[in-house]
Amino acid sequence: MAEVYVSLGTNLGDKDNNLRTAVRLMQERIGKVISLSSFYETVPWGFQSEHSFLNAAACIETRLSPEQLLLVTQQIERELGRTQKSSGNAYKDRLIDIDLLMYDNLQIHSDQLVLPHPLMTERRFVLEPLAEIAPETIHPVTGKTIRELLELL
Ligand code: PH2
Ligand code: MG
Ligand code: MG
Repeated sequence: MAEVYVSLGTNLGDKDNNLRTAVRLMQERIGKVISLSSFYETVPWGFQSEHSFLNAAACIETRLSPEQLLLVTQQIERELGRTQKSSGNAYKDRLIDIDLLMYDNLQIHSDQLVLPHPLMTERRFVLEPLAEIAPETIHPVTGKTIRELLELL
């Protein structure tokens, strides 16, 4: 079994319901959700929007590979109504975004997937929910705990 940490975000529609539905589908298709953070209202980071975000983090126990996880989470995003992906630097409003943050201690650099997520250490909307459920977990690249990374922001 592997442990995967994911970040969830939504800034359109019934945001609370979007997060809860995404968590339920992940539990059905990925594995047992070991921990789920509170839902945090956050301001859009890296782009301008009038729609605030609801963000959360979860830890899931899984037998799926990172590549399988990517396919499953992208399928869930589509089923929840996500139509456009962000292209280049231009972020867009979205019904749901599920990002893979860390998969055990694995480091991956493929065209499809980079793990740990390269921007997670810069994003409060990722680290704050993550620190709630995994403060002592070590980030595989920096060797720092999630709590320490949050304090550095
Ligand atoms: N996701 C982004 C870009 N900016 N800002 C907030 N507050 N929450 C997000 O989930 C988010 C963002 C790209 O995926
Ligand atoms: Mg994202
Ligand atoms: Mg994404």
